[in-house]
Amino acid sequence: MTPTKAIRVWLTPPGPNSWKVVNVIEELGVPYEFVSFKFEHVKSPPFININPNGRVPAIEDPNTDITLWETGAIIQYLISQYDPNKLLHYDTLKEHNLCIQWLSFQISGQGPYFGQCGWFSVLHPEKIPSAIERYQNELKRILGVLETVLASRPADQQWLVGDRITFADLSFVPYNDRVDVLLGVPADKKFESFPHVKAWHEKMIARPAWIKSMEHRARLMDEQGLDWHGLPKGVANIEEFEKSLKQGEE
Ligand SMILES: N[C@@H](CCC(=O)N[C@@H](CS)C(=O)NCC(=O)O)C(=O)O
Repeated sequence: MTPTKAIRVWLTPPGPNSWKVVNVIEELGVPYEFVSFKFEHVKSPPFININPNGRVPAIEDPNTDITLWETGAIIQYLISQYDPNKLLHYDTLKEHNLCIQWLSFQISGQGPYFGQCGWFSVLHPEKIPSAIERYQNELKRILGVLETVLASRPADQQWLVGDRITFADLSFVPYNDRVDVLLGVPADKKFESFPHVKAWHEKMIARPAWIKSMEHRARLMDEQGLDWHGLPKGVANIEEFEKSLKQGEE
């Protein structure tokens, strides 16, 4: 189907999950628009009426009257509806199911563990070494799984499935892009023990779709006066942020 009306993407600009969806939409060349709102409103109307779970992203597609949340479901919908030329998927039995397997690993493995790593390493006001260590180790374990698989592919086919890029590869980009922050290492050291992951990631972030997605992110972050970690400029952690919100209510 060729979409004629813009898909509405509800998001709060900082977090990685929304950019997983925006990147796929950009790759597919589907028209879309942002409904960008503040993270502190994620569990309130109007967004809670779109996603009762109060997590971004969600999409509303006026071409089909479908509202969806959960990135795994959204990506599979976009692919089934708007990738007729198989730019980002295979329809063969084996490759199709392997793509779903990797997407499932992303949403159940990489996403939650990297997310918790970000919480305990960056945002949580109290630094708990055992929690930071657990999630940083889990992050490295997951990178290790990707590394082993990519290293086993022929040199000119280093994608998760088949011999070209799919939505499965793309789904890993936003969280992998933050590994330096999550591990607290310089940007050029983030994939130090994972050379195949590094090469794979660098190929994907050089694509026009990701560059454009990140330009949109920078603009939407700026609109809300947010710093790189997603908190307002000048606010170091969640404790300070909550304090500033309370002061605003007084
Ligand atoms: N499993 C969800 C995760 C979505 C998610 O956790 N989004 C974050 C932003 S990156 C969020 O909305 N968090 C709100 C909260 O923690 O209350 C998906 O894949 O869509």
